[in-house]
Amino acid sequence: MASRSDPPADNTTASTQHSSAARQTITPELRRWLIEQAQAGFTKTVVLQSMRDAGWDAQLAADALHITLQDHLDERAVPQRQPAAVPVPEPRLDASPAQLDCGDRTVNVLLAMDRPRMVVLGNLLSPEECDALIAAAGARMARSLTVATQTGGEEINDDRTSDGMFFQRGESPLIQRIEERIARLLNWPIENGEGLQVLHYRPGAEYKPHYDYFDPAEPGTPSILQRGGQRVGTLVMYLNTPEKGGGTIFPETQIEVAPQRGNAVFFSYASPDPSTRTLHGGAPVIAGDKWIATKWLREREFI
Ligand code: PD2
Ligand code: ZN
Repeated sequence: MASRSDPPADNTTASTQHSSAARQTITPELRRWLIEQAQAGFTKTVVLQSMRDAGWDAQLAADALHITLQDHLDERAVPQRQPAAVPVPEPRLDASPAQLDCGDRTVNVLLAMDRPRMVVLGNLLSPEECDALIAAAGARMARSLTVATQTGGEEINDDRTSDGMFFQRGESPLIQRIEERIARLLNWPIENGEGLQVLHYRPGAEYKPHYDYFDPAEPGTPSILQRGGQRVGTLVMYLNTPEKGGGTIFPETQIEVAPQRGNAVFFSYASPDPSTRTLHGGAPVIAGDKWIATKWLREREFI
């Protein structure tokens, strides 16, 4: 342990001796002495006693010690690194086209913005395709599960009061055709897509705001990422037009996408981080039902 030395004197006047003045009392000399004492292992009680012995006001000494050590810790703190950005799915919008050729269908561009990276699309699915997806999902619907980020498994989630099911990728000619269209629309390999999910919300049902990427801080995330890496994009397709409510909301930007049969909203997130502003939810359905199909896109092949 370092040998004790005396603290620099308190050179403030009595009238300035209150906590808001403490910062002014921290001369470079005092700061150096306080850090030396802490590094040498002297307790706060011992250091404060030395300061009082040297004529320091007790409160001022305590404040000066607290501020100095906190500042020292802050300076040494390792800045929190943002996860690295990766390539993401993206429609070809550089020349601001009003429409996009998706092979077997021409899709309308209704709105595009940067943060969140979000594009609203019209005419992605035909009315017949919407009805066929709802019919094919029919008997397979069950209370929606979400990925359990603690364990990597699946669980019922009270934030999501809808029924749902997953199609296998390419499981029927209809699913195959829609997946090929999405791959062309978003310039993203079909193999990187999860199976299409259909959700059904009844009146009152909602999906509270959340991020679609897997939180890197959750213990179950590494096991989830083994299948294709992170999610990097979401395409929500509206299979019907609810009477009232049921918009897709982005609370940070106060955007609400109105659900219209055949239309879709796409958003991407190049890093699994709130700075993407992709917090989003499904607003409560007020009247009628709401049916959607969601395609989540991964970094790599999703097996
Ligand atoms: O139903 C929606 O609008 C909605 C909202 C938030 C869907 C999803 N998330 C999703 O499927 O991830
Ligand atoms: Zn979502």
